[in-house]
Amino acid sequence: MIGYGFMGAAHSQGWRVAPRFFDLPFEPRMSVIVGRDAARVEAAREKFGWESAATDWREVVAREDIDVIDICTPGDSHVEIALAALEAGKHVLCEKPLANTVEEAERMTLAAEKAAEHGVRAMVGFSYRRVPAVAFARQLIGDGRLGTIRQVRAQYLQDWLVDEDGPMTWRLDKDRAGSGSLGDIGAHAIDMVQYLTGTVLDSVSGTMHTFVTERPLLGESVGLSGTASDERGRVTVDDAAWFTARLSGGAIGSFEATRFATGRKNALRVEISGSAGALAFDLESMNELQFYDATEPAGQQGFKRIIVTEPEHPYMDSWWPTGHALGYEHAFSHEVRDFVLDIAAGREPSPSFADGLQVQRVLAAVERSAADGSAWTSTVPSTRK
Ligand code: SOE
Repeated sequence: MIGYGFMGAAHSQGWRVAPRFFDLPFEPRMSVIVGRDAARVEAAREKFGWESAATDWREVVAREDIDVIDICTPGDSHVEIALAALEAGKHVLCEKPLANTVEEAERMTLAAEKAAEHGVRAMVGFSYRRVPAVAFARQLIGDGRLGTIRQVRAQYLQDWLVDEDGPMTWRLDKDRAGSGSLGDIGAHAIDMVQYLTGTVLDSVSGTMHTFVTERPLLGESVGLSGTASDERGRVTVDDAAWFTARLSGGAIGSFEATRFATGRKNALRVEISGSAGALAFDLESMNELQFYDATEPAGQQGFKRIIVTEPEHPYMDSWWPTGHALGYEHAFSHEVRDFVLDIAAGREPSPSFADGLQVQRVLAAVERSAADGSAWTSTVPSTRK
């Protein structure tokens, strides 16, 4: 595994726990964790339970005894690591978004398709597909329980940037992250809607905004050694993004991704409106799914709250008895389970790099639309301009 930040911790949990709860055709070995800072990556090795630590990812990718490379680094290094790993015949799990540009994502997808001819598999880590309530929603839609999908509305609301004195981080630097809330959390909303509806966003009209354009450069947060400085760095990404979309199945969608939704901590919300019913999910209540069946007798219809912890629900028969809820980290064990099963079965993982490329294309289209700005129409009467 390359990287040992938030995703490194979450993926380590996935690799550590999945073999304990799921019957896997082979047992993944947590061989080596990679990071540039020797002391820090050694500390992470001990804390997360890896056999060894290294500081040079190229050396690890070249090792004969390594079969899988798990990329948990910021987006600016995904393409270089993934291409090298696929070239070396390693299976690749790459965190989202797939890359920082469409061009990079195209190169990664081409390399993954070539590697697949030799049985090498690649998956992109949109882990929220593997929250049981989301996977169950996909089943209900696939079974036609919503009829024709007409509208989708998706939001990913966080508020960790509301304090304008919060420090610069790599997520606020376009060169490192590719974009701000749009690619970091908007990508999840896009992938979830495409996964749930089985359709893709064909065209978008969007806008992006940065509320706080400069932030304190704190040593830790930007990889500098030492303590706080009174210098400030420029925020080069969006703090929030909004867009409408037309989907390939004929539906229309509205999307929002923001880190300034005061009070919303990790609210990925999706509502799908169909001719025969509707579904609503909120990651802040991740064990529940709201389902409205419009075919029920008149006067008896209403959104019902399904607690998605039954053994019939996706993944749940391997965890606890009914009513015992899962958490954020369980989706990473499900991701490891499915990736290992795909590798063993010689199957293309889902989401594939091609799915990741499709999300990248939507992100780039929103950025082009926002840059163009032509969607804005003034409401000010011309006489008052
Ligand atoms: C942003 O704060 C973030 O960590 C995203 O990068 C993750 O993809 C999301 O799952 C949680 O929020």
